[in-house]
Amino acid sequence: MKFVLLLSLIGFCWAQYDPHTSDGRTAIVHLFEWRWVDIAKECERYLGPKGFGGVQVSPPNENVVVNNPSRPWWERYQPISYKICTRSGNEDEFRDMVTRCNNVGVRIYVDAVINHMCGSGNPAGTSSTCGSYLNPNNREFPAVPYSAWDFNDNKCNGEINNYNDAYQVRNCRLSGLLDLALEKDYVRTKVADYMNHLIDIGVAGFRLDAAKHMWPGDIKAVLDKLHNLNTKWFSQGSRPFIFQEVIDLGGEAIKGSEYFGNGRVTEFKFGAKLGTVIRKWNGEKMSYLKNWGEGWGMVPSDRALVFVDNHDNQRGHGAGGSSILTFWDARMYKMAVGFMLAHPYGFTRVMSSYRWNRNFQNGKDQNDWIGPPNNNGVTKEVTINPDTTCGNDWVCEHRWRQIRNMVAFRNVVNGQPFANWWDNNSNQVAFGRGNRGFIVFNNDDWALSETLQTGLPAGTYCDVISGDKVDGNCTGLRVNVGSDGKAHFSISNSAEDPFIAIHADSKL
Ligand code: AAO
Repeated sequence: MKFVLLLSLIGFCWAQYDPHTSDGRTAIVHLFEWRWVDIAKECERYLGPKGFGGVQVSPPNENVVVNNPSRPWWERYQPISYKICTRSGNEDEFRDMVTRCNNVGVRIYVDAVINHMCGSGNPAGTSSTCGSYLNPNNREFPAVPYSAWDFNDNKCNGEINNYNDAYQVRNCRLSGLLDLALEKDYVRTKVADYMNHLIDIGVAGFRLDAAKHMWPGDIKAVLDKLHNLNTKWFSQGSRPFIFQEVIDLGGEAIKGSEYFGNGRVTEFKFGAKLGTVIRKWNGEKMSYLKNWGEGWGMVPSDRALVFVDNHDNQRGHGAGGSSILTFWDARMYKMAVGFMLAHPYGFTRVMSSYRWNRNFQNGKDQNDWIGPPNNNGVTKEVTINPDTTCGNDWVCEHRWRQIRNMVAFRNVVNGQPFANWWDNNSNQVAFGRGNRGFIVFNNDDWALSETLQTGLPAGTYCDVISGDKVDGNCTGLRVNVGSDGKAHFSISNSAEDPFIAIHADSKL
């Protein structure tokens, strides 16, 4: 009896940190700005079969329609109502996506914008994705409904301009966005109703947008109102997975740790620092990655949601700065994502982007606002080319062989300890995960040629970076592991991808 009680207590306490992925799947992908119909297909044709655990989707609720500039991606961070009705699709399409993805073992995580409604400067009218009326000047959003006393104007009706003042950060406006009074039970209930609607449809959890701008206690009060996950796909009593967008690079009033009670937090140091190391800026070297994770001042692994880049910092918004690696720097980006997926730290999210015309002036991209590929504002389909890449300007980093195969690597080594670290005191490093996987990087300006202890059983393994294991053969490099667990690795510094990865399932 005592034991059962203890178990259920642990279950209860840990639940919101658990992504509830199926079959030990270990990584999710952010399909930024994709339509629900395309995500449903992608779950069935690709993500399910390739072992992806879930998808972070763009905000599904009604948002303001911004025409100047023309339909920027960021209009979706300006809610008008909680109707499921956006450029990504309507509620029927959303339900169909959630059902079809769950049925192939792929979870859906919703980007929940609950800190605010739209910007105060938007004109009154019906310029919204479902035609709901808005009057920002009067704080009227009748489709919720919210009115003037549901906002924080009595506490602060100006901008956040000092991030060293926690009161400002949480009560004033982020970029002019009307700040909801989340201390009011009415507002908490409206927000929880929206999230419960999604939970009942079958989503597995939420990214809480701008969590730093909400008091941790207010978030907790909302979370306490949430239903358990839908028992059609999740075990009885499962709590929604929560990861909070808290940007904490140090040196500000608000710390990520203040939010641990609610769920995980986004660890922005991860991408900022990993980018600096792979770029070899500030004297950083890959050999310093030996104690990556908590040793680098990051939050505890079981509280971290990690990523190399996100939809903000891949285009200069948010935080992280110019060290952030993205698909635009493909060679270094693949190494960074490979390192992230091989390393045991944190719960991992892969970014999947669209291409836009960058236009740098004085170091700033003037086109950082451009929305998804579209015809007159209608988001384009994600088409699939014969070589399995995507068309219509969808980048689909998650389909790049090196990234897709490292997602599989992470699943194969799940639960295995970080092991057999080797480095050359510079930018050649290697490490394994127990006896299930091993990875070697050469980010130096000279060749790597080393015999290393892999920890793996003897045999011939296919390198999953240069190719795949297909029908009992390797389409890329082969690695021979001897009975002593050692293998010889050669990686030219001019290799297309200067890293090699092998794992239990890539053995011939
Ligand atoms: C748009 C227009 C605005 C207009 C507004 C209202 O661009 O001109 O006023 O509409 O009409 C997104 C876009 C915004 C857009 C907004 C609404 O990024 O441009 O505004 O939609 O359409 C802060 C927040 C963080 C936020 C991030 C962008 O803390 O929560 O800004 N991210 C989320 C979403 C994001 C979205 C929103 C929130 C709003 O992911 O897509 O905005 O829903 C410091 C602070 C950070 C702060 C940054 C940027 O960071 O620490 O907390 O992020 O500043 O303000 C170094 C420092 C680092 C610092 C950084 C930048 O790296 O170490 O700490 O420099 O100074």
